[in-house]
Amino acid sequence: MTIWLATGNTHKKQELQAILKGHTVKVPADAGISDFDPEETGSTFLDNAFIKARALYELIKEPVISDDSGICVDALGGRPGIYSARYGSEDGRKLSSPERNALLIREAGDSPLRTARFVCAMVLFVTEDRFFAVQETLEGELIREERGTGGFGYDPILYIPERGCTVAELPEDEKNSLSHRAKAGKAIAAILERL
Ligand code: ITT
Repeated sequence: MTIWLATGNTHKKQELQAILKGHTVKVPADAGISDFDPEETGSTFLDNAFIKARALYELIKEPVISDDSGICVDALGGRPGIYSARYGSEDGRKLSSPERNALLIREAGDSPLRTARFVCAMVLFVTEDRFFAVQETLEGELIREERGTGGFGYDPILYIPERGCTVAELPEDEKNSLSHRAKAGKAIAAILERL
């Protein structure tokens, strides 16, 4: 079926299209909506996923999924968490991914606590009174310099001990089988089968 994905992030679209095989993933731009960017005012990943899903559902009135995600670093008390996209942008200028990654490594400093995780909250909005939510993680460690060129965002600085590499060093299909987004997407796919 056609699933509308409430995002302006093309990397999320690509990954979810690979994860939700057999479905066609479309984004607001495919419906001519070029300025889809609802204000993420929630205090959790799930809150923000609901805000994005509901906002697109209001416009499309067809089944919608959303993805709110980010990195949580234990040495920083779980930050940047839901503020991952805006991390380091306090003066209004959005930082590039390499700038954000460098800032995060600097902030974590020499802390011996290196554990960190990617989180993905995903909401499937079928109708105003029928929706599903799931939240998944990918556990890893914050490393001290970027490694790898695949993926996007914080992928070069999250090291996965079981794989012996960062997420950015994983082949695309491997990231899409073990990531926070892959686990959440597969759970949503199972629900879609039963709709
Ligand atoms: P939408 O809100 O339009 O979906 P966004 O990029 O702003 O797009 P979020 O608000 O969920 O998305 O912010 C998540 C940030 O965390 C995002 O900017 C990415 O850089 C980062 N991120 C999310 N998933 C990631 C992944 O799989 N690997 C690395 N970084 C990721």
